[in-house]
Amino acid sequence: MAFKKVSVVGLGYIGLPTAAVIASRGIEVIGIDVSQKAVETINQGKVHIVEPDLDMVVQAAVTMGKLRASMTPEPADAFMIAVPTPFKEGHQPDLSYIEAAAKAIAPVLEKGNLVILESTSPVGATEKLAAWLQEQRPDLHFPGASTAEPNMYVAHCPERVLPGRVLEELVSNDRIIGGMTNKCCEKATELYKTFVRGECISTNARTAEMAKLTENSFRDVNIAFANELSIICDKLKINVWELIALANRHPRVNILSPGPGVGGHCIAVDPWFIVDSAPQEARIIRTAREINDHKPEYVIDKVKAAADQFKRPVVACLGLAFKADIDDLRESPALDITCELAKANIGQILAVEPNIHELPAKLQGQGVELVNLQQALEIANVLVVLVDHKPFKVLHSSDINTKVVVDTRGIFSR
Ligand code: SAJ
Repeated sequence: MAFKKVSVVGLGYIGLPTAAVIASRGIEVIGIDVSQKAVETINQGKVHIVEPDLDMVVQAAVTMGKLRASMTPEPADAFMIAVPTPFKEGHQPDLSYIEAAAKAIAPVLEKGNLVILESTSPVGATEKLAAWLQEQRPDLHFPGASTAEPNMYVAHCPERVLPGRVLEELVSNDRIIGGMTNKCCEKATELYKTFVRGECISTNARTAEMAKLTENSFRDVNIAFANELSIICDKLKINVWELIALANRHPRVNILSPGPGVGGHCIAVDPWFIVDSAPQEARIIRTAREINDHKPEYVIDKVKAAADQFKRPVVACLGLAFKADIDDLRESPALDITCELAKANIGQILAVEPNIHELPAKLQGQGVELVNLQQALEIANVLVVLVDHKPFKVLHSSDINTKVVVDTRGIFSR
């Protein structure tokens, strides 16, 4: 089957680049989103998120007439669901966006369609998706959800792209194709082969779900190790950056970097899905989450101690995004730390974030001022490096030698 028309449901950080890349291969793509603003922006050939080169690819696809966005689903050969999967109270996965997407596309599904879940999901979510679709469309036969021979195809193909390198990784990364049946794997592989240069590796849906959660938990555990080391090193008066550089000279040691905590919508969230599925067994995974979640509190205490040295503390928080050189503030420890410092009334709080142009809602009404780096350097007596954005990494010691610096990213120690 050749895919003539593909529908991408959810036009966020994953869905929009995926839609644009598929469209750039000459396939007609219709993107579905619940946000009217996002739909209008995309239809003008513009983007509502910051990701290198995405604006160019979207503009080209829209101009060529291969990509358009809508709030209303319509028939297509394949549907790719890329909606958020946050967690609820008590770190339980919230599948309501997937359920809503299933209900939205169900009326337009036709026999032989392929439905792919790309959203990072707890084990069993793809089976649930098939069941929700079956409930809505008793006239069709979904794998695992109907006793009749399936005439629909369902697979979980988790996205694995790194924010900041999405367009490159979308094409070059290997893809895990978790089909509900072998036929589902074949169909999904056929679709991914239209734009993926990496290998497409088939497995079942449950293993694919767990593989994605495992990748992000592996990273979380390793960052927790680095964060724990940084706290131990403070206590023992050792420079953790020098220590890690030395230890990493060993051929089988590769320690990651400590930071102000772990942010983003993936690594700070996904390990909880494993903990929720196996609470007794997932001990290291849970502890890593707790260590990383505790790090912002530790940084706040350090900044308070630094501010205490001044009669009129002016604290400049360098960076609000969850990591370097992006504008994404989701689950950002830098944003949380800045917000808590403002609430703690320790002095004047300045925020420097070169990738955004207005103060985030969370900081509004807290007395925080968004300034540029130069202004911050002129008036702050405490500098808190929260994100290693490029403009911060080129600072010289002469820029900072009159200030007390809390450097959570080690930009002055490398
Ligand atoms: N961080 C550290 N120290 C490090 C590395 C990262 O503190 O040494 C922090 C970052 O500052 C950030 C957080 O961890 O706050 C996460 O950043 P990241 O660059 O490790 O990962 P994400 O969340 O941008 O993207 C991850 C990627 N997963 C893996 O590398 C295993 C990406 O491939 C996934 O597609 C993405 O999650 C996702 O969508 O799940």
